[in-house]
Amino acid sequence: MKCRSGFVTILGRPNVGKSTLLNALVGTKIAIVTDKPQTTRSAIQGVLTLDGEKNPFGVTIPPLPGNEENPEPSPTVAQIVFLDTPGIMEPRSGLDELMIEEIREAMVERDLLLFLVDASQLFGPKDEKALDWAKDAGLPCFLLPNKIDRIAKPALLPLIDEYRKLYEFAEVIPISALTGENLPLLLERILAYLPEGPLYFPPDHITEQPLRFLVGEIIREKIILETRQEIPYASAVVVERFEEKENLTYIAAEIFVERDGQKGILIGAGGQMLKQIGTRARKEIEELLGRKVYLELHVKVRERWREDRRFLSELDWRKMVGG
Ligand SMILES: Nc1nc2c(ncn2[C@@H]2O[C@H](COP(=O)(O)OP(=O)(O)OP(=O)(O)O)[C@@H](O)[C@H]2O)c(=O)[nH]1
Ligand SMILES: [Mg+2]
Repeated sequence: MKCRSGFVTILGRPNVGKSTLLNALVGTKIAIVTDKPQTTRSAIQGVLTLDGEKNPFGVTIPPLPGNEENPEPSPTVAQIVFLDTPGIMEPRSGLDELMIEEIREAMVERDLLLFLVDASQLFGPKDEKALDWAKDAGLPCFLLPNKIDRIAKPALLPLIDEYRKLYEFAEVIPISALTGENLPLLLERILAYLPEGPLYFPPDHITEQPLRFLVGEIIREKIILETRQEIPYASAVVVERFEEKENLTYIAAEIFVERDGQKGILIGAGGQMLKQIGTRARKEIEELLGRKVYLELHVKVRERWREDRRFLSELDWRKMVGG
């Protein structure tokens, strides 16, 4: 059975919709999404397998190149291993540097890059910097103007002409990761760039990130959504316990902040803020696990954790695999 498969990295400045796109393509929420920049801190893997039974976008897998006497039939199976990356920015902390390293690693041995910009905003210096990364990689690169649900249709063509001047993009495909507009076309074009290859993962595999990590991310998402100013950036979540009980899953997590004042804000008057974060996170974790959850959150101060390499390595999901 012939198969097209390969590795595709999603790049762009913060907040352009990279994680939203990953979730939409894979059909499951595996990456957290917020309206604040620098939400994603590590490379997030998401796998989409298309076969006779599963093809949510109803796309045709393009035939593999054959010779004239022996034309290859269309493969019936395809697998795309996507990597969502942190938004490209100037590093200001040890954590930022680690995020940059994550992006760098996510560019190695890839078949294709998806470079996202926000079509509803002007192409700015931050996009420029992100584009430099895409250029340096020397890989085929699609430009995806995202958030087209926010702009008037007649504005699109002149915009695409402008984007085309920036670089020799293999394709320019305007999309809305939020509404799903043009995603079937995008998928079909991605598949055309993937070589013949094996299934790298079983067909039902969605991500390598362990549940523990996903749970920590959901809690972090609620912190980012509920808090303001520096709190989203000064918070880290470590899931300490994850125990399957008879009727529920017991989860205990620590939220680390850098200063006492931040701890006070996160807990809130009468514990209201932490309670709100906990309730929102618990509801989503219950949906994810499909069972009742008891969620316990504690806030701890750990000064300058963003500069502490040892602590930062504890946040790495690769170290949690099997845990
Ligand atoms: N209107 C609209 N909003 C979108 C679209 N895609 C993403 N968004 C919104 O844009 C914001 C940022 O989305 P994310 O997916 O977190 O962006 P990101 O590029 O992963 O951001 P970082 O992880 O911070 O680099 C969220 O509020 C999304 O709901 C889109 O197609 N249309
Ligand atoms: Mg993201």
